[in-house]
Amino acid sequence: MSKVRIGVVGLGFFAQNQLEAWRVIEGAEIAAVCDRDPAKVEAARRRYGVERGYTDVAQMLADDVVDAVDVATTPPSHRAIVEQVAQAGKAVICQKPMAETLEDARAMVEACRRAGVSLTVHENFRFQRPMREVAMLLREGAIGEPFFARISFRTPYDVFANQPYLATEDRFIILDLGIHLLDLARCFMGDARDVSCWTKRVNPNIQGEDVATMVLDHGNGRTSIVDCSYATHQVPDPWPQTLVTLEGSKGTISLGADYRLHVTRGAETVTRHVPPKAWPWSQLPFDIIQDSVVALQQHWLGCYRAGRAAETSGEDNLKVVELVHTAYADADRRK
Ligand code: NAD
Ligand code: 89Y
Repeated sequence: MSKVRIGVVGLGFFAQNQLEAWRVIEGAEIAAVCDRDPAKVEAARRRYGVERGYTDVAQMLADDVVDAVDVATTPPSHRAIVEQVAQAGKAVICQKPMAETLEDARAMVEACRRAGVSLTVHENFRFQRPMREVAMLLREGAIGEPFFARISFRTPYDVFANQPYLATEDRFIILDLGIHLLDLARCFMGDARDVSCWTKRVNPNIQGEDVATMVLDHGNGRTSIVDCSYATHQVPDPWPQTLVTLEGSKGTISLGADYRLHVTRGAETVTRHVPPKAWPWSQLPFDIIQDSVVALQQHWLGCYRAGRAAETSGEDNLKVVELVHTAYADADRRK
Protein backbone atom coordinates (compact mmCIF):
# COMPACT_ATOMS: atom_id res chain seq x y z
CA MET A 1 0.00 0.00 0.00
CA SER A 2 1.46 3.37 -0.94
CA LYS A 3 2.15 5.88 1.81
CA VAL A 4 -0.24 8.75 2.38
CA ARG A 5 1.63 11.94 1.45
CA ILE A 6 1.25 14.64 4.11
CA GLY A 7 1.92 18.36 3.64
CA VAL A 8 2.50 20.17 6.92
CA VAL A 9 1.66 23.90 6.88
CA GLY A 10 2.92 26.08 9.73
CA LEU A 11 6.32 25.02 11.09
CA GLY A 12 6.40 26.81 14.43
CA PHE A 13 6.45 25.67 18.04
CA PHE A 14 3.81 22.95 18.06
CA ALA A 15 4.27 21.65 14.51
CA GLN A 16 7.56 20.04 15.57
CA ASN A 17 5.51 17.46 17.50
CA GLN A 18 3.31 16.79 14.50
CA LEU A 19 6.35 16.41 12.23
CA GLU A 20 8.08 14.06 14.67
CA ALA A 21 4.87 12.04 14.93
CA TRP A 22 4.42 11.69 11.16
CA ARG A 23 7.96 10.29 10.98
CA VAL A 24 7.11 7.33 13.22
CA ILE A 25 3.69 6.57 11.78
CA GLU A 26 3.90 3.73 9.30
CA GLY A 27 1.88 4.36 6.18
CA ALA A 28 2.40 8.13 6.10
CA GLU A 29 5.25 10.32 4.91
CA ILE A 30 5.94 14.04 5.07
CA ALA A 31 5.90 14.93 1.37
CA ALA A 32 6.07 18.71 1.76
CA VAL A 33 6.47 21.40 4.39
CA CYS A 34 5.20 24.96 4.15
CA ASP A 35 5.55 28.14 6.18
CA ARG A 36 5.48 31.78 5.19
CA ASP A 37 8.87 32.09 6.88
CA PRO A 38 11.49 30.63 4.46
CA ALA A 39 14.00 30.03 7.28
CA LYS A 40 11.52 27.70 8.99
CA VAL A 41 10.91 25.88 5.72
CA GLU A 42 14.62 25.25 5.24
CA ALA A 43 15.11 24.20 8.86
CA ALA A 44 12.21 21.72 8.66
CA ARG A 45 13.35 20.35 5.30
CA ARG A 46 16.79 19.62 6.73
CA ARG A 47 15.65 18.32 10.10
CA TYR A 48 12.93 16.02 8.79
CA GLY A 49 14.56 15.14 5.44
CA VAL A 50 11.71 16.55 3.34
CA GLU A 51 12.36 17.15 -0.33
CA ARG A 52 9.77 19.83 -1.01
CA GLY A 53 9.46 23.12 0.83
CA TYR A 54 7.06 26.00 0.17
CA THR A 55 6.32 29.47 1.46
CA ASP A 56 2.88 29.49 -0.16
CA VAL A 57 0.14 26.90 0.40
CA ALA A 58 -1.36 27.59 -3.04
CA GLN A 59 1.92 26.59 -4.71
CA MET A 60 2.14 23.39 -2.68
CA LEU A 61 -1.41 22.48 -3.69
CA ALA A 62 -0.82 23.41 -7.35
CA ASP A 63 2.18 21.04 -7.49
CA ASP A 64 -0.15 18.20 -6.42
CA VAL A 65 2.49 16.54 -4.24
CA VAL A 66 0.34 15.78 -1.19
CA ASP A 67 -2.78 13.72 -0.43
CA ALA A 68 -3.63 15.52 2.81
CA VAL A 69 -2.64 18.73 4.56
CA ASP A 70 -1.92 19.08 8.28
CA VAL A 71 -2.48 22.72 9.25
CA ALA A 72 -0.41 23.82 12.28
CA THR A 73 -0.52 27.58 11.79
CA THR A 74 -2.02 29.98 14.35
CA PRO A 75 -5.84 30.34 14.35
CA PRO A 76 -6.33 33.56 12.30
CA SER A 77 -5.04 31.74 9.20
CA HIS A 78 -6.99 28.48 9.66
CA ARG A 79 -10.13 29.30 7.68
CA ALA A 80 -8.37 30.59 4.54
CA ILE A 81 -5.95 27.64 4.45
CA VAL A 82 -8.61 24.99 5.10
CA GLU A 83 -10.83 26.44 2.37
CA GLN A 84 -7.92 26.43 -0.09
CA VAL A 85 -7.07 22.83 0.74
CA ALA A 86 -10.73 21.78 0.42
CA GLN A 87 -10.98 23.43 -2.98
CA ALA A 88 -7.92 21.45 -4.06
CA GLY A 89 -9.77 18.26 -3.07
CA LYS A 90 -7.35 17.21 -0.31
CA ALA A 91 -8.19 15.91 3.14
CA VAL A 92 -7.36 18.37 5.90
CA ILE A 93 -6.35 18.21 9.54
CA CYS A 94 -6.52 21.54 11.34
CA GLN A 95 -5.07 22.48 14.73
CA LYS A 96 -7.40 23.65 17.48
CA PRO A 97 -9.05 26.04 17.87
CA MET A 98 -10.47 25.30 14.43
CA ALA A 99 -11.31 29.01 14.21
CA GLU A 100 -11.63 32.00 16.48
CA THR A 101 -15.27 32.61 15.56
CA LEU A 102 -18.22 30.27 15.23
CA GLU A 103 -18.98 31.76 11.82
CA ASP A 104 -15.52 30.81 10.50
CA ALA A 105 -15.72 27.32 12.02
CA ARG A 106 -19.11 26.69 10.39
CA ALA A 107 -17.83 27.98 7.05
CA MET A 108 -14.83 25.61 7.23
CA VAL A 109 -17.02 22.59 7.92
CA GLU A 110 -19.33 23.58 5.10
CA ALA A 111 -16.44 24.15 2.63
CA CYS A 112 -15.08 20.65 3.33
CA ARG A 113 -18.54 19.08 3.11
CA ARG A 114 -19.19 20.76 -0.24
CA ALA A 115 -15.78 19.73 -1.58
CA GLY A 116 -16.30 16.15 -0.36
CA VAL A 117 -13.08 16.12 1.68
CA SER A 118 -12.66 15.16 5.32
CA LEU A 119 -11.91 17.81 7.93
CA THR A 120 -10.36 16.59 11.18
CA VAL A 121 -9.50 18.86 14.09
CA HIS A 122 -6.17 18.14 15.83
CA GLU A 123 -8.00 17.93 19.17
CA ASN A 124 -5.45 15.73 20.90
CA PHE A 125 -6.22 15.85 24.65
CA ARG A 126 -8.81 13.07 24.33
CA PHE A 127 -6.02 10.98 22.75
CA GLN A 128 -3.79 11.22 25.84
CA ARG A 129 -3.26 7.71 27.13
CA PRO A 130 -4.92 8.22 30.55
CA MET A 131 -7.93 9.84 28.84
CA ARG A 132 -8.28 6.83 26.50
CA GLU A 133 -8.19 4.58 29.59
CA VAL A 134 -10.86 6.65 31.35
CA ALA A 135 -13.10 6.60 28.25
CA MET A 136 -12.69 2.81 28.01
CA LEU A 137 -13.58 2.32 31.69
CA LEU A 138 -16.72 4.39 31.17
CA ARG A 139 -17.70 2.38 28.07
CA GLU A 140 -17.20 -0.84 30.04
CA GLY A 141 -19.55 0.48 32.75
CA ALA A 142 -16.84 0.44 35.45
CA ILE A 143 -18.64 3.15 37.47
CA GLY A 144 -22.17 2.66 36.18
CA GLU A 145 -23.97 5.78 34.91
CA PRO A 146 -21.73 8.85 35.30
CA PHE A 147 -23.53 11.82 36.88
CA PHE A 148 -20.68 14.22 37.74
CA ALA A 149 -17.30 15.13 36.22
CA ARG A 150 -14.56 17.51 37.16
CA ILE A 151 -11.95 18.28 34.52
CA SER A 152 -9.24 20.51 35.93
CA PHE A 153 -6.07 22.15 34.57
CA ARG A 154 -4.39 24.64 36.94
CA THR A 155 -0.77 25.74 36.74
CA PRO A 156 1.70 28.59 37.23
CA TYR A 157 3.50 27.57 33.98
CA ASP A 158 4.78 30.44 31.81
CA VAL A 159 2.93 29.46 28.66
CA PHE A 160 3.81 32.77 26.96
CA ALA A 161 7.50 31.86 26.65
CA ASN A 162 6.82 29.36 23.84
CA GLN A 163 3.54 30.87 22.63
CA PRO A 164 3.94 34.67 22.96
CA TYR A 165 0.89 35.37 20.73
CA LEU A 166 -1.36 34.08 23.54
CA ALA A 167 -0.54 37.14 25.66
CA THR A 168 -2.07 39.58 23.19
CA GLU A 169 -5.35 37.77 22.44
CA ASP A 170 -8.57 39.32 23.79
CA ARG A 171 -9.79 35.80 24.47
CA PHE A 172 -7.15 33.49 25.93
CA ILE A 173 -7.62 30.54 28.22
CA ILE A 174 -10.98 29.14 27.10
CA LEU A 175 -10.23 29.44 23.39
CA ASP A 176 -6.67 28.11 23.72
CA LEU A 177 -6.85 25.51 26.51
CA GLY A 178 -10.38 25.29 27.88
CA ILE A 179 -11.44 24.05 24.46
CA HIS A 180 -9.51 20.80 25.11
CA LEU A 181 -11.16 20.38 28.52
CA LEU A 182 -14.63 21.06 27.15
CA ASP A 183 -13.96 18.38 24.55
CA LEU A 184 -12.93 15.95 27.31
CA ALA A 185 -16.15 16.73 29.20
CA ARG A 186 -18.14 15.86 26.05
CA CYS A 187 -16.05 12.75 25.49
CA PHE A 188 -16.76 11.44 29.03
CA MET A 189 -20.26 12.80 29.73
CA GLY A 190 -21.84 13.26 26.29
CA ASP A 191 -22.79 16.51 24.57
CA ALA A 192 -23.58 19.47 26.75
CA ARG A 193 -26.74 21.50 26.21
CA ASP A 194 -25.67 24.54 28.20
CA VAL A 195 -22.69 26.06 29.94
CA SER A 196 -22.35 28.72 32.63
CA CYS A 197 -19.02 30.47 32.93
CA TRP A 198 -17.01 32.81 35.13
CA THR A 199 -13.67 34.26 33.96
CA LYS A 200 -10.93 36.44 35.39
CA ARG A 201 -7.64 37.97 34.31
CA VAL A 202 -5.08 37.67 37.11
CA ASN A 203 -1.87 38.33 35.16
CA PRO A 204 -1.81 42.10 34.48
CA ASN A 205 0.61 41.67 31.58
CA ILE A 206 -1.75 39.83 29.27
CA GLN A 207 -4.82 40.88 27.35
CA GLY A 208 -7.30 38.04 27.86
CA GLU A 209 -8.63 35.94 30.73
CA ASP A 210 -6.27 33.45 32.38
CA VAL A 211 -8.76 31.83 34.77
CA ALA A 212 -12.10 30.24 33.89
CA THR A 213 -14.65 28.11 35.70
CA MET A 214 -17.38 26.49 33.65
CA VAL A 215 -20.37 24.38 34.68
CA LEU A 216 -21.85 22.16 31.98
CA ASP A 217 -25.34 20.71 31.81
CA HIS A 218 -25.30 17.37 29.98
CA GLY A 219 -29.01 16.72 30.51
CA ASN A 220 -30.67 14.20 32.87
CA GLY A 221 -29.06 15.91 35.86
CA ARG A 222 -25.56 15.13 34.59
CA THR A 223 -23.13 18.00 35.22
CA SER A 224 -19.43 18.77 34.79
CA ILE A 225 -17.18 21.38 36.29
CA VAL A 226 -14.43 22.39 33.90
CA ASP A 227 -11.84 24.70 35.44
CA CYS A 228 -8.58 26.08 34.14
CA SER A 229 -6.00 28.58 35.29
CA TYR A 230 -2.58 29.85 34.24
CA ALA A 231 -2.43 31.94 37.43
CA THR A 232 -2.31 29.23 40.09
CA HIS A 233 0.63 29.15 42.49
CA GLN A 234 1.33 25.46 42.95
CA VAL A 235 4.39 23.34 43.75
CA PRO A 236 4.95 20.86 42.23
CA ASP A 237 3.47 22.22 39.03
CA PRO A 238 1.27 19.59 37.38
CA TRP A 239 1.65 21.22 33.94
CA PRO A 240 0.64 20.02 31.35
CA GLN A 241 -1.55 17.43 33.02
CA THR A 242 -5.32 17.47 33.23
CA LEU A 243 -6.83 16.02 36.39
CA VAL A 244 -10.12 14.16 36.16
CA THR A 245 -12.76 12.99 38.62
CA LEU A 246 -15.82 11.10 37.41
CA GLU A 247 -18.57 9.97 39.72
CA GLY A 248 -21.05 7.32 38.63
CA SER A 249 -23.92 5.31 40.09
CA LYS A 250 -21.56 2.41 40.93
CA GLY A 251 -18.19 4.05 41.51
CA THR A 252 -15.69 6.85 41.02
CA ILE A 253 -12.75 7.29 38.65
CA SER A 254 -9.97 9.65 39.60
CA LEU A 255 -6.87 10.54 37.58
CA GLY A 256 -4.07 12.23 39.51
CA ALA A 257 -1.04 14.27 38.45
CA ASP A 258 1.18 11.20 38.74
CA TYR A 259 -0.74 9.27 36.06
CA ARG A 260 -2.28 7.09 38.76
CA LEU A 261 -5.76 6.09 37.76
CA HIS A 262 -7.95 5.08 40.72
CA VAL A 263 -11.22 3.23 40.27
CA THR A 264 -13.34 2.98 43.40
CA ARG A 265 -16.32 0.62 43.69
CA GLY A 266 -17.87 0.23 47.10
CA ALA A 267 -15.06 0.04 49.65
CA GLU A 268 -12.45 -1.11 47.14
CA THR A 269 -10.08 1.05 45.09
CA VAL A 270 -7.96 -0.37 42.29
CA THR A 271 -5.04 1.80 41.12
CA ARG A 272 -3.15 1.55 37.85
CA HIS A 273 -0.25 3.57 36.46
CA VAL A 274 -1.04 4.90 32.97
CA PRO A 275 1.88 7.08 31.82
CA PRO A 276 2.26 8.16 28.20
CA LYS A 277 4.50 6.22 25.83
CA ALA A 278 8.00 7.74 25.63
CA TRP A 279 9.19 8.58 22.10
CA PRO A 280 12.80 9.36 21.17
CA TRP A 281 11.94 13.07 20.93
CA SER A 282 9.80 13.17 24.10
CA GLN A 283 10.65 15.95 26.51
CA LEU A 284 9.40 15.65 30.07
CA PRO A 285 6.86 16.78 31.12
CA PHE A 286 5.53 17.50 27.61
CA ASP A 287 5.55 13.74 26.84
CA ILE A 288 1.85 13.38 27.63
CA ILE A 289 0.95 15.79 24.82
CA GLN A 290 3.62 14.49 22.42
CA ASP A 291 2.33 10.92 22.73
CA SER A 292 -1.24 12.12 22.15
CA VAL A 293 -0.14 13.74 18.88
CA VAL A 294 1.08 10.37 17.60
CA ALA A 295 -2.16 8.71 18.75
CA LEU A 296 -4.37 11.29 17.05
CA GLN A 297 -2.44 11.17 13.79
CA GLN A 298 -2.47 7.34 13.82
CA HIS A 299 -6.23 7.44 14.38
CA TRP A 300 -6.61 9.93 11.52
CA LEU A 301 -4.62 7.70 9.14
CA GLY A 302 -6.79 4.66 9.93
CA CYS A 303 -9.94 6.71 9.30
CA TYR A 304 -8.54 8.24 6.11
CA ARG A 305 -7.74 4.79 4.70
CA ALA A 306 -11.12 3.41 5.75
CA GLY A 307 -12.96 6.43 4.31
CA ARG A 308 -14.68 7.25 7.60
CA ALA A 309 -14.80 10.40 9.70
CA ALA A 310 -12.31 10.73 12.54
CA GLU A 311 -13.55 11.03 16.12
CA THR A 312 -12.62 14.72 16.13
CA SER A 313 -14.17 15.55 12.76
CA GLY A 314 -14.95 19.18 11.93
CA GLU A 315 -18.64 18.49 12.52
CA ASP A 316 -18.00 16.97 15.92
CA ASN A 317 -15.62 19.74 16.89
CA LEU A 318 -18.13 22.44 15.96
CA LYS A 319 -19.98 21.44 19.14
CA VAL A 320 -16.89 22.34 21.18
CA VAL A 321 -16.46 25.65 19.38
CA GLU A 322 -20.13 26.37 20.16
CA LEU A 323 -19.51 25.61 23.84
CA VAL A 324 -16.50 27.94 23.88
CA HIS A 325 -18.56 30.82 22.53
CA THR A 326 -21.55 30.09 24.76
CA ALA A 327 -19.14 30.14 27.71
CA TYR A 328 -17.67 33.51 26.69
CA ALA A 329 -21.14 34.96 26.14
CA ASP A 330 -22.23 33.81 29.59
CA ALA A 331 -19.09 35.21 31.24
CA ASP A 332 -19.53 38.54 29.40
CA ARG A 333 -23.18 38.72 30.49
CA ARG A 334 -22.17 38.35 34.15
CA LYS A 335 -19.70 41.22 33.81
P1 NAD B 1 3.67 29.38 16.10
O1 NAD B 1 3.44 30.84 15.97
O2 NAD B 1 4.86 28.90 16.86
O3 NAD B 1 3.73 28.70 14.67
C1 NAD B 1 2.83 29.01 13.65
C2 NAD B 1 3.58 29.00 12.34
O4 NAD B 1 2.62 29.19 11.29
C3 NAD B 1 4.61 30.13 12.20
O5 NAD B 1 5.84 29.56 11.84
C4 NAD B 1 4.05 31.03 11.09
O6 NAD B 1 5.07 31.59 10.29
C5 NAD B 1 3.20 30.03 10.32
N1 NAD B 1 2.10 30.65 9.55
C6 NAD B 1 1.12 31.47 10.01
N2 NAD B 1 0.26 31.79 9.02
C7 NAD B 1 0.70 31.13 7.91
C8 NAD B 1 0.21 31.05 6.59
N3 NAD B 1 -0.88 31.72 6.19
N4 NAD B 1 0.88 30.27 5.70
C9 NAD B 1 2.00 29.61 6.10
N5 NAD B 1 2.50 29.66 7.34
C10 NAD B 1 1.86 30.41 8.25
O7 NAD B 1 2.33 28.78 16.72
P2 NAD B 1 2.14 27.43 17.57
O8 NAD B 1 2.31 27.75 19.01
O9 NAD B 1 2.96 26.35 16.98
O10 NAD B 1 0.58 27.16 17.36
C11 NAD B 1 0.10 26.63 16.15
C12 NAD B 1 -1.25 25.98 16.40
O11 NAD B 1 -1.05 24.88 17.27
C13 NAD B 1 -2.28 26.88 17.10
O12 NAD B 1 -3.55 26.66 16.53
C14 NAD B 1 -2.24 26.42 18.55
O13 NAD B 1 -3.46 26.60 19.23
C15 NAD B 1 -1.96 24.95 18.36
N6 NAD B 1 -1.33 24.31 19.54
C16 NAD B 1 -1.86 23.13 19.94
C17 NAD B 1 -1.34 22.49 21.05
C18 NAD B 1 -1.95 21.19 21.49
O14 NAD B 1 -1.62 20.62 22.49
N7 NAD B 1 -2.88 20.63 20.75
C19 NAD B 1 -0.28 23.05 21.76
C20 NAD B 1 0.25 24.25 21.30
C21 NAD B 1 -0.28 24.88 20.18
O1 89Y C 1 -1.94 25.98 23.10
C1 89Y C 1 -2.27 25.16 24.19
C2 89Y C 1 -2.70 23.80 23.94
O2 89Y C 1 -3.36 23.46 23.01
O3 89Y C 1 -2.28 22.96 24.94
C3 89Y C 1 -1.52 23.67 25.90
C4 89Y C 1 -1.15 24.96 25.19
O4 89Y C 1 0.11 24.76 24.55
C5 89Y C 1 -1.00 26.17 26.07
O5 89Y C 1 -2.22 26.47 26.71
